[in-house]
Amino acid sequence: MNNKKIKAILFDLDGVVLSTDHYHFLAWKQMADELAIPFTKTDNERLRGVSRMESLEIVLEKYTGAPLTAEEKVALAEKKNDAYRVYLRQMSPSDVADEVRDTLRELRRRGYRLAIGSSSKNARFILSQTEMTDFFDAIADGTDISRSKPDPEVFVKAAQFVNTDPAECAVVEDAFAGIEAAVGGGMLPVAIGSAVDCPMAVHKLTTFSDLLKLFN
Ligand code: B16
Ligand code: MG
Repeated sequence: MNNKKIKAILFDLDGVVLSTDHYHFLAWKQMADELAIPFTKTDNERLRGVSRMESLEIVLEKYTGAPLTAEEKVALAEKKNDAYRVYLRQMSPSDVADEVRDTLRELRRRGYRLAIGSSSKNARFILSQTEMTDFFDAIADGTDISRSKPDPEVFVKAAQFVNTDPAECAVVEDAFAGIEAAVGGGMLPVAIGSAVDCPMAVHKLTTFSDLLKLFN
């Protein structure tokens, strides 16, 4: 796929524009400790880009207590989310690197439409806390979709929101599931962070501002 035909760039939020990994870890750890489930930072890595309920199932893989009902699982996910949101309230513009802001400004100046495609139902809250909402023309998030990554739904929605054909969109992702979603949606997959090891990635960024070399 040719970079020249790209008109819109769709960004995953967590792990790409900013990182809330540590807050996810602390909140899941709190829940895991209460249920005597071993949970490490390595386990947390497996939750990257995965939806909340799917993440819960992964955390519960090492659960050895009495069987949990569907209602109990929903309550656990809500409790984890409440703890996570307490951490998110501490976020501020300083949680986003200047390199990210400068790169987004320059891409926009070059005429690219910019959108968020995040699995998170907290995406709008995180963008508001960090004062990043206005950097994007559209936001597609966990509240807009019924199927999470690797299904392409969130990126297909983001492409629609910026009125751009998927074939004219690039996706910037830090998760294998997100790269797979981009490929499934017929978009150009660009990897950063852990996703650079994904064989489906077409371009690999060492640092966020490398985007300016890809899209000029
Ligand atoms: P929430 P992204 C994802 O965000 C996170 O990477 C993943 O760890 C999290 O489980 C998922 O959002 C759902 O988040 O519980 O806030 O709805 O990388 O797609 O921006
Ligand atoms: Mg991510």
